[in-house]
Amino acid sequence: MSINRREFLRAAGDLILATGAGSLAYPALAWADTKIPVFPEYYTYAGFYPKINPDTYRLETAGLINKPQIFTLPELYQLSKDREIETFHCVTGWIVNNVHWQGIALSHFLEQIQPQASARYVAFYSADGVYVDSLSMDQARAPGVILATHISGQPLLRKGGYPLRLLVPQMYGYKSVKWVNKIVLDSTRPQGTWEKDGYANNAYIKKGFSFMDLL
Ligand SMILES: Nc1nc2c(c(=O)[nH]1)N[C@H]1C(S)=C(S)[C@@H](COP(=O)(O)O)O[C@H]1N2
Ligand SMILES: [Mo]
Repeated sequence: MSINRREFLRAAGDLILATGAGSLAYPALAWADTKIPVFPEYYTYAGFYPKINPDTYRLETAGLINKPQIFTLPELYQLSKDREIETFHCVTGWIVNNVHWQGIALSHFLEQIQPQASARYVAFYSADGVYVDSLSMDQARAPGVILATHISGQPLLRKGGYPLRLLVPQMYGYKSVKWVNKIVLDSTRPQGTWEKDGYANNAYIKKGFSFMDLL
């Protein structure tokens, strides 16, 4: 996706939010696709799909930041005005083309909580109590990386990470933590759930990868 298209989508999001569309009642940007694509798998490393109550849900921020804050879901929806149209790649081989995401650019979110100079990694914890992954500061600020609240103009599906999931379009899906409820900045990183099994921290998608490459 070109920067121009991203800037256009963000400007359009601003316009729609100015009309009040960012409230909890009607948070979706009106011009998104309306049909949620079916993903081949809805992973749950923890063995269950957390059922999160939107009224009591909180996103906590902690660690090496100047403005630690706790966000409610309406507060996150007010910030949710970035759109990404991206193909989703699981490292096991399946992809979903052109998924329409809406969320908060992680670079903008980081501006809100103000990382300290000593922060080197951003870790994302899941409400499932098990799953975790992380990005370097540069990776976290890269264009396209968002905290997604919506897919196809609707809140995320429960099994798809409702109400908040990370989306790192440059990397394999295991970096895109679902049910995010805590973001921690630190000088070191926790070992990620997949990285424990030998998968890369820097999980950039290999263009043209095929299973033939493994033979
Ligand atoms: N909390 C949590 N996040 C997760 C996972 C998981 O098991 N638990 N699986 C990851 C993997 S390997 C992939 S490919 C994507 C899959 O997204 P989906 O379950 O919405 O299809 O979620 C990622 N985020
Ligand atoms: Mo995956």
